[in-house]
Amino acid sequence: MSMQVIRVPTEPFAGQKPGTSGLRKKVRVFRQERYLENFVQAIFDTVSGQQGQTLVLGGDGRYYNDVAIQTILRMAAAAGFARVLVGRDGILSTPAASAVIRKWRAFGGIILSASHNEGGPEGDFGIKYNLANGGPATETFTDAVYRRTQEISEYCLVDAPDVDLARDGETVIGDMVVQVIDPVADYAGLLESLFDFDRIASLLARPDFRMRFDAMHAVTGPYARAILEHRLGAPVGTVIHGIPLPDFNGGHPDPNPVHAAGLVQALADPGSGLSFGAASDGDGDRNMIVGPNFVVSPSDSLAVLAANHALIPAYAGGLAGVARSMPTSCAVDRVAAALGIPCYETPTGWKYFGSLLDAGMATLCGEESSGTGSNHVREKDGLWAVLYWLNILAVRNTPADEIVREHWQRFGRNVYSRHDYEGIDSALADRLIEGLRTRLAGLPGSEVCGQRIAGADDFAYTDPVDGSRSERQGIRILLDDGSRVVFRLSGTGTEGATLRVYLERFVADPGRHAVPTQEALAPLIGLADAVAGIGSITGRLRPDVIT
Ligand code: VG1
Ligand code: CO
Repeated sequence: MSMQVIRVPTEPFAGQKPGTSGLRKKVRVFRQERYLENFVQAIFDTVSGQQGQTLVLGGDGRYYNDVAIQTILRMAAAAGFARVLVGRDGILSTPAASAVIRKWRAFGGIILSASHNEGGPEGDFGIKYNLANGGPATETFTDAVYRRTQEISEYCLVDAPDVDLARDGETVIGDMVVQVIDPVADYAGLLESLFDFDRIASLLARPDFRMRFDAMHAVTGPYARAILEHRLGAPVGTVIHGIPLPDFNGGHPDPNPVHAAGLVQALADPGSGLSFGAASDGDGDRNMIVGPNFVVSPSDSLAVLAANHALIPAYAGGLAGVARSMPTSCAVDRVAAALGIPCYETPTGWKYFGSLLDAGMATLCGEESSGTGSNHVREKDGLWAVLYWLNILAVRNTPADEIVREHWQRFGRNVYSRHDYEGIDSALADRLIEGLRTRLAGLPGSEVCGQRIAGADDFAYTDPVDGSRSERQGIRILLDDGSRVVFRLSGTGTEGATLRVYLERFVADPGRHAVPTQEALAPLIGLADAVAGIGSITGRLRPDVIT
């Protein structure tokens, strides 16, 4: 039987440029005829050598996942793949997709997700390509895909009925096998190999320890239930909002104190009896860790995980190095210095960690945006971080808030916050950043709001492994005392621009560690506005989201 490939003429769409993490657009944009097809074909035109290989395919279950998956299957068959591994019901969390790619030595993977962005017909959709190492495609690759989208003239597919994705098993379309797999099994097995599951199970069985995991109606529900409730024996009901819904129940599946306020409140209420809380995002790669009346800042979390690595079976042998994105606080740098290991500083976005992980130069990586992960996969991993914390709690028998406070006593506290101004007119946001750029050279030595600026630059990164260069990755302003303000525009939004202002100040004195974060950062907040003209240019007097 020889496969019949249908060639459909098409024309380029403007703006199919992947951002920080894949191509994200409104569902209504993706629904335009040929839009998804063009982008997928551009990916298949950019790769080479896929004939006879395996592709991994799945997503966070958001609206339009089901339609997109059937289209991609027909196109993958035409592109010459021999096999596609699809998560049952089209479900694969981002870290699970990475685990599956690696375990089955797949050629690459397509993940359908817009992560923490809202879902539903009026919400966002997204598509991301991962390479054979299980990690997000490099900037070199996504630049090539973008170029291809600008010259595309046809896409290819085979004629085949929709594949039933509700049951595990194999179906043939064209010359390609579609294999529906359990979305959880490979991933859960991998996590079990990293942590002390017996010890975590005993912690979860203790009458004085109660945990809540908020899956936010997104993809981690089935994963958290299988791992926490089934394998580790946490009581049924530990996982809440555990069924992935196409519109995330109308919510914003972003695990932070704003969008997961209910979890934070529950942990602040002594009557709830809860001792530990956690949440994950739309596609399962972010995490939030909450102790009794205490939200762990993601930057602190990374530092705590690094400092406690000796307690975790997979990392007890030592860390090769750690890496953080530039705007992430320098808390982990202090741990690295104490451990005598390198700490790498990369641009925002997980794709920049891949080469360091592949080269064995870094073991743990993290971002201030609630993403942490390790060399076990090539994505950030929400449940991995939760299990890491549970493993630490089980060994140290100390509540999460005390663990962080003790960490500050030993290393000092990097007080940290991010202020987001959302939905700004793009032209105004560009003007603000350009204004900062043109004034950069004159800033060092100047005094703003009584604070002396010691240095200012536009962050650029040269990958130490492959030498690739990434420029214009965020404006940094450094003060004499090591405090920092960083400005950058989000690369994951779909409407206008989002300005992110990252604020950090180091406080060594333990007597001042309890000062509320925004209070401790007030002088820097004033400086940020004065230097960048946030209020005067955008008309915004305060941020929309503070994390
Ligand atoms: C944001 C975060 C970044 C993260 C990216 C993808 O990007 O700041 O740290 O890697 O989202 O995470 P941006 O460009 O909007 O600042 V996810 O969980 O949305 O895939
Ligand atoms: Co995500």
